[in-house]
Amino acid sequence: MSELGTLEDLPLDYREALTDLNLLPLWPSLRNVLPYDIPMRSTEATLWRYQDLRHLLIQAGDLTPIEKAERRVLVLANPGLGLDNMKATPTIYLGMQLILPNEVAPNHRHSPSAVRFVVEGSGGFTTVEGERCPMEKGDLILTPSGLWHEHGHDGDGPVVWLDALDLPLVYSVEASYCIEGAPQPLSNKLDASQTRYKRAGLLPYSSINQQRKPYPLVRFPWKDVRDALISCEKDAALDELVHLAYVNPETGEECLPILGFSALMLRGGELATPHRRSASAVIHVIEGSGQSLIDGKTISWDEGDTFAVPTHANIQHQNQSSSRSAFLFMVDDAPMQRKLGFYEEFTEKNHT
Ligand code: 1HN
Repeated sequence: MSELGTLEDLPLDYREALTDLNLLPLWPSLRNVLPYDIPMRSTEATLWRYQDLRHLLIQAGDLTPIEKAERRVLVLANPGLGLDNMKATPTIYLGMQLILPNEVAPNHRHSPSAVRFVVEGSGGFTTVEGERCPMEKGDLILTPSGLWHEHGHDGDGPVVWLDALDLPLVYSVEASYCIEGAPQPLSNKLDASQTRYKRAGLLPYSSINQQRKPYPLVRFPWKDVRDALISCEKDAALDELVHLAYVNPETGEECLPILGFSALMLRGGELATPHRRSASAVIHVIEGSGQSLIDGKTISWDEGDTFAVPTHANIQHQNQSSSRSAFLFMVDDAPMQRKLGFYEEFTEKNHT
């Protein structure tokens, strides 16, 4: 591997002639954009503790009325990517959103896709294209690109959820924008997770031939996902990850084009070593406590905490309890990477 020439190797008048014409020599910067063996990564394995941020979010409820916020959110920003840039990883935006009883976060739709993962409280709901989705702890609700959505709360006490959006990617291609809308009509119908898509392996007959909606199922109740994980565990080898992907029930494909969603169960005492992979991710702790080792950094997590995993990182997750299972929710950008053709999983563990 030969040393590449530097900018300083070039005569000043030559460099100025290039600059005047908006030109740049590649070779002095080639290794920055194309390093050997592992990408250049600025993303830090950052932990956001729920215990630390919760009181600040609740305080925002006193400081800022919903009308002054539209969405009352504290953004979980990765310091390695610049705090103002609203990135948890290069592709994933994360925020903790608070809604109080009788508040409304008004109807809109936008080009980035979003999901909500409920962290605390009861009685919140999101209406997606007229479908009223109850928000109970651990429920996942999709608001795909371009679909109308608004939030409300007709219960008691604060409701908090984690928002994950593909905003950094959509923004970076200068395609992020939003349209305001009138409130959606109130609906007392059940969402599709309780009706047409109640059970895996059963679909509305009409959908086999025709009438496929791109997003047939926008709510995944946690009680069903948790039951499914516990059922999978009964049959899993000891060294097998108990890991379920949220998918579109009509196509079996990932729910959204850019971000992917999955739930992981760590059995009592389990030390899980997932393959190193090219996707970046964020992990939210639904239940339990433990430690994750991410590229040599130990993250100690508890219920409600959220942490960022850089691309190509070496990872291990340890359930702290020897008897109780822990449950993790993961968002990653593997769907985007697969579509673009550069997704990789590495079976050998370590990079240096
Ligand atoms: C958004 O639409 C919501 O609908 C939350 O609740 C957070 C962050 C950036 C852009 C759009 C919501 C958002 C957002």
